[in-house]
Amino acid sequence: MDPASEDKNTAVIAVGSNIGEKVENCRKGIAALKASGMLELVRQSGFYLTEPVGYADQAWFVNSVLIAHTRLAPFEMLQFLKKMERQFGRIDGGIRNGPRVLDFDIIFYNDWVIEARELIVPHPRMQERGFVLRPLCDIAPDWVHPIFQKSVRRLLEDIGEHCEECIPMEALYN
Ligand code: PH2
Ligand code: MG
Ligand code: MG
Repeated sequence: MDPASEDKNTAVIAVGSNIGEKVENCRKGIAALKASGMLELVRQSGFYLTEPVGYADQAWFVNSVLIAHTRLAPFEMLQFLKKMERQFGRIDGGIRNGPRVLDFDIIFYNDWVIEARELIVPHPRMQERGFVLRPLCDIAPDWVHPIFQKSVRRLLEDIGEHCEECIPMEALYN
C-alpha cells in the first residue's frame, strides 16, 4: 500500500443552495474547500436543479456531490464544513429543511458508521433523497452503503418513482 494513503480518508459531501445565486454559491463554496487545503477534491458531479424536499414552500435547490480525500476526522470535518457555511452567510438555526445559502452535508466517510448526537454517518436520509443519489450515482455508482449493504445505484433504483424532480443543469442549456 502507498504509505501516503495510510491516513487518507475518503468522504462524500453533498453541496446545496437555494438562496441567491445558487450555482455561484455552490461553486464558490467548493472553491473555498479546495483552497483551504483541508480536503483534496477527487471527483465532482455536475449541478442539478432539484425540487425541495422536506419543506415544500421554498425555492428549488442547486445540488452537487463531491468525493474528497482528507486527513480530517469526521467531527473535525463537520466543524470545518460548518465554519465554511458560516463564511458564506449561513446562520445557525432557522427552519428545519428550510432555505439556505450554502449547505455541506457529510454523506459517507469511508465505510464508517457513526451515530453521535452531532453527527450521523451515513447521512440518515440520503437513501430517500434523489438530490443526493442522482449526482452521486454519476460519480460513484458502486459505493456501498455500509448499513444497507446496497450500492448507490441500487438505492437510486429503490426510490424509483418516489423521487423528487432532479434536472441535470446541462440539460437546461441544450
Ligand atoms: N436540503 C435540505 C432540505 N431539502 N431539498 C433539495 N432538493 N435539496 C437540498 O439540498 C435540500 C432539500 C436540508 O438541507
Ligand atoms: Mg442538508
Ligand atoms: Mg446540512
